[in-house]
This record gives sequence, structure tokens and C-alpha cells, in this order.
Amino acid sequence: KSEQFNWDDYLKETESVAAPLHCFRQSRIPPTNDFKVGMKLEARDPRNVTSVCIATVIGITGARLRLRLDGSDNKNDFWRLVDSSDIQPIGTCEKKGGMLQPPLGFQMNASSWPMFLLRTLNGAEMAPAAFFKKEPPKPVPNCFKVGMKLEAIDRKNPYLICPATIGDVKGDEVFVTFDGWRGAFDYWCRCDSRDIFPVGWCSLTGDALQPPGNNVSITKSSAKIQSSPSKVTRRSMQSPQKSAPVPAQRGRKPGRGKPPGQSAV
Ligand code: MLY
Repeated sequence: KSEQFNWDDYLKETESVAAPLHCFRQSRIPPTNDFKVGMKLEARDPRNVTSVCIATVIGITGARLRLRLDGSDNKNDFWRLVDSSDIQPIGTCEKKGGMLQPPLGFQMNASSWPMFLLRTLNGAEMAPAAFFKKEPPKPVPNCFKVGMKLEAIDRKNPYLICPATIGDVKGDEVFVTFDGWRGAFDYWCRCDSRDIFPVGWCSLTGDALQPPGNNVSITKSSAKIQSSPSKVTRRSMQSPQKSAPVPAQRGRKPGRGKPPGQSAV
């Protein structure tokens, strides 16, 4: 039995503040997710962003859809918010004079694409246009500050949303650091990225927020208060233990190697 993660307690323990809502390119009230597994839609191919492809909803998680491109394999699923500009109703591409493309890594001979397209759309359940929500406007300027807390997608495990801290700010970009994971999953992104969310997002959408990791980062600022370095590491996400709060990580730079004992799934 593990104690549930609670932002209010965590913000107090870490003496930190949540990044304000208006910093994010997210709607104040998360969009409702009316999609159903099996529905088809048009999606930009994440591996070939000039292509619009047919995708099938494979799963629903909070305000996001787990998508798989028709004709692709099951190793390249991706997740999109229902108000993402990367997805649209079937027919949109053609209406704009475009052509639906086979996904990168189309499993059949390229010459069989036109027939494959006809077959995949024949009798398909197409997601209604009303299910697609308008993407929120870009926040300007970048108002994130180092130390602010947020919820962020783990880009190595994109189904996971985790507690994170702004580690650095440069121009329009922010450095997202994952609490308790020693830098292995950290990344730079634009402040208007759709992969970062305000504190409380998951509890509003019903998505599962991961608990912070137990790997306390040893930095100049935290070294002083590290009383028992022997109990700072754990290997499994499966059995979270209560750990000491992780101090805000300041001025971290990207490009660090993965420490031993941590690996993406
Ligand atoms: N299987 C991986 C999962 C790590 C996820 C880290 N995120 C939450 C920042 C591991 O246990 O290393």
C-alpha cells in the first residue's frame, strides 16, 4: 500500500510554487474526450511531419488519445491531446486539396497504398468533427521561472505524465526536469509545448499522474541536506516508497548520460 501523491503537500514539502496556468499552451479547463477506441481520424505522421495519414484510436487516457497509423506497426504508437492541431476529422485533408499519405514504414508495397486506403476507410467508424477541439492560443511571452512545478510528459515513455520542475529558462525554451529521476529523462522544449501541463491537470482529466522518482539528485544545492545517501536509490517504479522531498533542481543542462540502474522501458 503506498501513499497517494498529493500536489498541495508536495508543494509545501518542497517549498515550491506551481507554474501559473497562463504560462501553458493548455486550456484552463481540459477539453472533454468523447473519442472511442476504434474510431478513425487524420493525423500528422510524427516521424514524417509533412504527411497526413489515417490513424486509429487505440486507447483513451485523460484528454489524450493513443493513436496508431493505419498500415504501420504496433511499435510506433503516439499520444495526442483531443485539442491538438496534429489531428483532424477524416475528409479534412482532401477538402484542403491534399492527399492522404502512407505512414513512414508502411508495411506493404507502396503500390498497394491506394487500395489499402480504400479498404481501411471502408465501413470505418470516423470520429465526428465535434470531438476535435480547437487548439489553445500560444502563451506569450515565456513566463516560466526556474523552480516552478508542473506536470510533464516523459518523452521516453510518452504515456506517462510526471511531476516536474523548471530547471532552466532560455528565450522561448524551458528545461523540464523530472523530480526524483536524476536528469535521465530531462529535456528542453518550447514554452508553448503541448507536452507540459499545469499542476492539477491529471486530476482534472482523470489521467494517472506518476509519483516522483526516489532517485534524489546530488547537486550543489541539495548536497548539504543529503543526510542519508544510502537510501536515495530505488530501481522499480512498481513499488513507490515515501521519500524525502526533492529540492528544486537549478541550472541543469541537457545532454547528461543515463545513470546506471535507470532505463527507459
Ligand atoms: N522503466 C523505466 C520507467 C522510468 C520512467 C521515468 N519517468 C517517470 C520520468 C524505469 O524504471 O527506469
